Amino acid sequence: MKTNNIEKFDKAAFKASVKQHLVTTFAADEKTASAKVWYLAMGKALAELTTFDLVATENDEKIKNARSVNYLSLEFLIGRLTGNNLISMGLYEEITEAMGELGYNLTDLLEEERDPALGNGGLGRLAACFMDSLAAQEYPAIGYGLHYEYGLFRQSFEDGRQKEAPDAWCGVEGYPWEVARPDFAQQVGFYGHVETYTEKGQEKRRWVPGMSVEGMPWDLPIVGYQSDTVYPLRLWECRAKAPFSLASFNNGDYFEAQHALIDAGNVTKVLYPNDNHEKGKTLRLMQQYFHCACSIADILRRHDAAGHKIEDLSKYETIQLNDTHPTIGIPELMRVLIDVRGLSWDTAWEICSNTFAYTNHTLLPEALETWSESLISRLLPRHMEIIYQINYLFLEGVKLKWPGDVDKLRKLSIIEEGTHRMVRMANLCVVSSYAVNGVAALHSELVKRDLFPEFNEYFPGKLTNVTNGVTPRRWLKFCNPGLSNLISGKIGNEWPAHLDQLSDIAVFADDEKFQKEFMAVKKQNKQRLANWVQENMGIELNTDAIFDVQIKRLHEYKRQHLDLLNILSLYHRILNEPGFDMHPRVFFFAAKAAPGYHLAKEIIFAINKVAEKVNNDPRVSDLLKVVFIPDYRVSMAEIIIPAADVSEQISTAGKEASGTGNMKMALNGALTVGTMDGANVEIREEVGDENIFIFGLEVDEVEALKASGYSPYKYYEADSLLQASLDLLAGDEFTPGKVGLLSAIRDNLLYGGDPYLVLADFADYVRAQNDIDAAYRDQKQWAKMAILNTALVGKFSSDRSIRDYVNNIWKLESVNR
Ligand code: NBG
Repeated sequence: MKTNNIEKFDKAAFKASVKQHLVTTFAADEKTASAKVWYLAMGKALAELTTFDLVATENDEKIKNARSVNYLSLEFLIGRLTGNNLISMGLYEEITEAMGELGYNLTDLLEEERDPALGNGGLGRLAACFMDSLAAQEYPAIGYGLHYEYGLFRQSFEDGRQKEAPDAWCGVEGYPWEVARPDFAQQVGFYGHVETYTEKGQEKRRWVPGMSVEGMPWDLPIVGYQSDTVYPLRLWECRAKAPFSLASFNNGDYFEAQHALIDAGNVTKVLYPNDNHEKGKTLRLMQQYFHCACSIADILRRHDAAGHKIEDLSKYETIQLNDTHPTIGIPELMRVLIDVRGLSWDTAWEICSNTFAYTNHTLLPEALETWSESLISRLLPRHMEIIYQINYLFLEGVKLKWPGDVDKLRKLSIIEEGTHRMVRMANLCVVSSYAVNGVAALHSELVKRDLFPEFNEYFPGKLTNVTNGVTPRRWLKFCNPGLSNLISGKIGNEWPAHLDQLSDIAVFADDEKFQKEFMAVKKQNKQRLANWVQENMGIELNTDAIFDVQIKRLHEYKRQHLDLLNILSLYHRILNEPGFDMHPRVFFFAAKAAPGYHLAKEIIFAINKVAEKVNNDPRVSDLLKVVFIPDYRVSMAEIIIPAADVSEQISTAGKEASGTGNMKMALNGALTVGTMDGANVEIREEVGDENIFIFGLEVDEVEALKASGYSPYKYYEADSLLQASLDLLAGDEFTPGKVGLLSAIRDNLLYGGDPYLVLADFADYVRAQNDIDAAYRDQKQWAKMAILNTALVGKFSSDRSIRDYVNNIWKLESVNR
């Protein structure tokens, strides 16, 4: 429903509320309070407005009686909320004015907010965009996640090496937008044993946990764009209960009990900092179970409170599993339905298998979760029994379909045989869900063809695609006001809710005046980024240079080292090729490496060392600059993305499931240089081959090359530019006096088999980069291509992704409150 926030808004009352919070919540004095405290007081005053709408939405009969989606994710990388919420509430101007009258500049105050970094990368950011689109389109939804005390670590560089520091995003003062919901707290058990008992002549099983903890929910408001609908992002915080481990406490083992107390307090202490990589640690499984147990209990609480029958659960609720991280929710729901609610196995299974849907976000083997059977048996003994039973019944079906085919049984089984038997969470998901989707067309095809071909045959139609998207509110309207205003001036201001309308600016792609305006906005955005770099890193940048951007987690498959090799090739050519000419270029990187990922950290180190040298080498002048921006986070992306001319999307084909940074940059008028991977394929389809720079081996070529025995050394020997570039890493060019300090990358590529085919794609990448250089020199042509990128990527709105989920999977109705 259209909001009447603006009419309702009472500026005087709002200002009074800010002042009141300043005094009563933060015990500060108006005259001496810091900007930080003013921001906090403003946040509290705003949160009062959204909490009111949150509760109103929750209590709305329409919502209670509607079918809803429960989005379960271990990560929600929401970024700062204040600016975005003001846009959604339609109060940006009003609050700017109100705070101005109190003596504060809103833009400065917004800078006081710490990013809640409750996610690693694309997967967590996608969940945040999806919540925004669910609220904007009023599809009933709740996001369920964890309230980590420490989000993703803060990154700094010391002599070029990554250093990690804890990120206490709430600070001591708390996060102003969140509200505790103590009435909805939950109890969660761990360990213990399963016992049999008889009830009304029937033999039953029940779990007797050895310890239990409390889950306290905190709600963050997800404000619908221009609507009064506010959905909760409900984050569970684990609290230890004393006395905690009853057995040890009663045995008089006081210290043992206290020890368990400390462990339990740890469950939501910190986000695991791995992206696309699973480590199989006990505490991680505890987090996963804690998350699922609390969320499922809350879903059932809502279902009961609305007066619905338990048998009707799948009619009212669907549960979307964001990757396999919340898979343990499947046996948890089975357990509750059977052991607690007294349903039969068959009825419980009917409900479960019509409630869960699963999104696969990766094909990388190291990211596909498996948990050791012995760990699950110890931590969650009843769940292990239920998993066995699900597997047993499923395999009975497989035997019927493919009699005598042991190989099929082995591949499809939820349990992987071996000396250490492992539970394959993805298999459990596919067997138990009513829908399974990949996140881009190519990825979903590969899920069917390579990852789950047998499942695809066994469950025809279950595996499908929903291409990812990004919210245009944060990723264009909010982060790029210059371009937003330019667009609105041409096509009106409905586009943030209907991104397809952007195609109406395509007709201006040849209009010289519009081209100039478009490029002027880009220039301003480049200046804003250049100022940031100057102020924070002391590097001076030329905004006439091409701003070339690779921002994403650091991973070998994303190939930041391919980008680096191209930089080295340019450096080599500037120094050694007389008459070599290039348009000035600034190569930006921003990326965090998982703390335990050695080679990724070496790549960061190498880029930083190369940057140090190149940026200060008078022979290079300002032709080439390399900037590695530390502590990449959502608020940093909001500054970098609008300033990008070139978007680097250069993963080995078949490895990047989708990518979403690629969508954000194209939307903001950057041209992509990319492989035929993930959503790049669909971006190319939308913008046209002439408005994107595609290079490199395609999926089938990658596979063929690997199958034929890939020899990186051959490429090295055959290509003198590649040789020169790689060899720069072997000496002490960038680490004076310390020969070989950067050789880890070179060794990995030449002697470590180059698992991501960096050398095989090098030559074509350099060719594509030359094409970019040539294209940029024709500014009119470039402007046209950039405009067409913005105009033609409307498909990648997360509103469209959510509609795809709604129509093809969840079957929800917009409530239109
Ligand atoms: C990531 C993929 C990205 C994709 C996001 C969101 C994981 C496991 N997967 O390509 O690597 O864009 O998910 O779908 O983090």
